[in-house]
Amino acid sequence: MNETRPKRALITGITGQDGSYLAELLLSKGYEVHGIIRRSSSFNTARIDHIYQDPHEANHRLFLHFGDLTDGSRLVTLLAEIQPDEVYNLAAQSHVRVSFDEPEYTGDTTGLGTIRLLEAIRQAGVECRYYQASSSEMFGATPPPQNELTPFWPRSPYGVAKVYSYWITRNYREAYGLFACNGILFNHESPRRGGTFVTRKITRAVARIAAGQQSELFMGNLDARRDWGYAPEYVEAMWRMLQHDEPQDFVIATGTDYSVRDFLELSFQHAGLDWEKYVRFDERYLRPTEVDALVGDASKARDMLGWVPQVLTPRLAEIMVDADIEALKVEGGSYVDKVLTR
Ligand code: NDP
Ligand code: GDR
Repeated sequence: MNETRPKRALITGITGQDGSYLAELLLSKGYEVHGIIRRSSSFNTARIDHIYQDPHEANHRLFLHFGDLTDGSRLVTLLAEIQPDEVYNLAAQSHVRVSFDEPEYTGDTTGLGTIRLLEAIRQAGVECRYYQASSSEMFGATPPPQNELTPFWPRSPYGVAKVYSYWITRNYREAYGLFACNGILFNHESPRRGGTFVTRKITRAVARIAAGQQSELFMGNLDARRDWGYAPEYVEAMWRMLQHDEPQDFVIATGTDYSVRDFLELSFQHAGLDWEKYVRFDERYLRPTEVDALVGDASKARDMLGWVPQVLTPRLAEIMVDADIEALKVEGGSYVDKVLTR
């Protein structure tokens, strides 16, 4: 790295939940941050608008570039142009249920997108450290607790695509000596979580029901158990992985598990409501193959990175419910619809 300039990071998926928190973290550490965004007919940058800087201003450190993980030649051009010190690959079709509807597209983005990016790094001759957003969904049907040595048994096109990305990342580490890490992250949530993931779907509904704007909430399998942590803490772990002496793979999780039913109860209770009065079943939210239980053992990250989660699921539910109630008050609902859920 050139010592006279700030460290330079490239983030794919910067407009998503994690990308937005990671961009904030890296900017706060003095990095120059480059993000790849997709061209869309309507704006898709709501999560990063608050940190966007006018490119005409002197000393701005956030740069956005149009690109797509399905467009390999564009990735080569961007890598050659940007010459990042660190690359965080967070872009993906990240919804498990949707991956059953769009398996081929999910494979193309969430799986092959990774090899396109790794090849772009190699072809552009960039010397950088690489972070791959791997997932607890790779463990799928293998019973908990899951750690770095647990065998994979993915249960969705999404999970299978992430297994491909995990192994191709390891292969580039072994074959070409790339400093490449897999962060195997368990579910992590926040007020910026997309509105169709289960936690946010629940906390938005709680806010609307409390405000008298909604009377029913349709849900799928309430028995699934997940290890839900707080997204801002998880992006800190990503950064720590790339600062470590050696490239390694790490599980990031809280080590606790709750069912979807528990999350419903925690969220509704926080607003003084009884969830059973409002929740109805709809089979469209079931998956052809479900992942019953994910509970991570993150002792390696604790011992080697000093990473310890502070916010556990009950507090997370409160944070998210409070944020959704506040958002409804501030903007009468349009803020929730147009900004936070995107
Ligand atoms: P989001 O769904 O919130 O964000 C996904 C991001 O990827 C968005 O910025 C999206 O852009 C972008 N994207 C999607 N397809 C493409 C494409 N073809 N080319 C370029 N960009 C694309 O995900 P999260 O922030 O929650 O997760 C970040 C990563 O971590 C994902 O890879 C996810 O699979 C993985 N992961 C997430 C976990 C979680 O609990 N959140 C746990 C473990 C892994 P746009 O805004 O335009 O749609
Ligand atoms: P997940 O998250 O599949 O774990 O993937 P999601 O919140 O979608 O589902 C969690 C569990 O809740 C059950 N569920 C419902 N899910 C949704 N979305 N909507 C419902 O109405 C509903 N009812 C019950 C699901 O069946 C499931 O068991 C997330 C994503 O962020 C991935 O990208 C990431 O890799 C993993 O977490 C770790």
